[in-house]
Amino acid sequence: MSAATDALDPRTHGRDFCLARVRDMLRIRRFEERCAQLYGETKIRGFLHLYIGEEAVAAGVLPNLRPEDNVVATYREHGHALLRGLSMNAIMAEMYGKQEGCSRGRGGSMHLFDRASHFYGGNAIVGGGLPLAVGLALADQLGQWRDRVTVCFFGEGAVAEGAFHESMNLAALWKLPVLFVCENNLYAMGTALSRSEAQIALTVKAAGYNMPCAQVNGMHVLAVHDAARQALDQVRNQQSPLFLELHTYRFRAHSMYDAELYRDKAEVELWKQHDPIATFTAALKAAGLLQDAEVQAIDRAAQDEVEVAVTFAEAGTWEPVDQLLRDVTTPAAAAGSAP
Ligand SMILES: Cc1ncc(C[n+]2csc(CCOP(=O)(O)OP(=O)(O)O)c2C)c(N)n1
Ligand SMILES: [Mg+2]
Repeated sequence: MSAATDALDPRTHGRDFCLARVRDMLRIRRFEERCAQLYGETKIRGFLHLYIGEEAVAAGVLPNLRPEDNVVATYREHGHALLRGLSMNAIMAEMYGKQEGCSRGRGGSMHLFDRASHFYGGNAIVGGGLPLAVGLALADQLGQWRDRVTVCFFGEGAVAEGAFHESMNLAALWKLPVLFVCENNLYAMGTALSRSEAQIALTVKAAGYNMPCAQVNGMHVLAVHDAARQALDQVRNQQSPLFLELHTYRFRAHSMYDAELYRDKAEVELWKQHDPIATFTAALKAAGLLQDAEVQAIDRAAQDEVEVAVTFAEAGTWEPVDQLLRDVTTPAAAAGSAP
């Protein structure tokens, strides 16, 4: 983490802006803490990957976007969906698998989707979002949507995939307006980058595709915000891609069950000292921009919103069994005969 980004003064961003970022990060944190609880109660089932510790990335990048911009994310995408404007009710109902969910209960945690807000997932396949982002940007280029950009979030584990390299190459070759946001949290499940990659400098990989690149402290919401704003201006104005590497850390297990034998507890504790919410609220208080009572009020509002979402999801409905084959294409149906 560079000293330059840590020196960012919140007063230059204004109190309202800073409070909004605290709110963004707390909404994600409280939502996910409650999801972890609900998972233990088997209300939420299947996979559940928490973003806790990484909130400054989504909270720094997404407020820079326009409503018409496209967003593509990974299976660790609850925070991105929330800050893109999907309602917490629809997200929680999706976590439960209820029809009222944003993907009608058919996607679950890893496949949140909402066309109206140009939120194109949620993708369970490592690296799977990158070609999708390139395709969206290509469609915009062909359709003359000159002002729209596509932001693609992915983990550093994706650089091991061929899809990463093909996507980076085509985006650079065809000058597509894609902001590639690599959430480098040091591990791909239990594998550190240095155990799987001959070249661990991700900037070198971007340079290999003739693509500009910047590295940012992903635990500092203002550093992320400012870097993303500059990057997005460049992508939009020059109609060409850019690679942003954000250094971040997940505080929890990879998914819900993970013995975490691949990292020391001391390392986790060290990173927790850079908790993006605690450090930012402390900086705001030190700058005289925030009182304890205000953080508590923001926090309470976030927790209330979560409880409303839980009630909504609980009251939701299951899709009738006789509807389960709707939208499912069988080989027979594809060949033109009834299944
Ligand atoms: C193509 C593919 N290979 C393997 C997996 C299994 N898998 C799920 S998550 C994961 C690690 C990805 O790590 P990273 O991209 O760094 O994202 P993070 O989980 O750290 O956010 C792997 C290998 C998968 N989902 N897709
Ligand atoms: Mg990772």
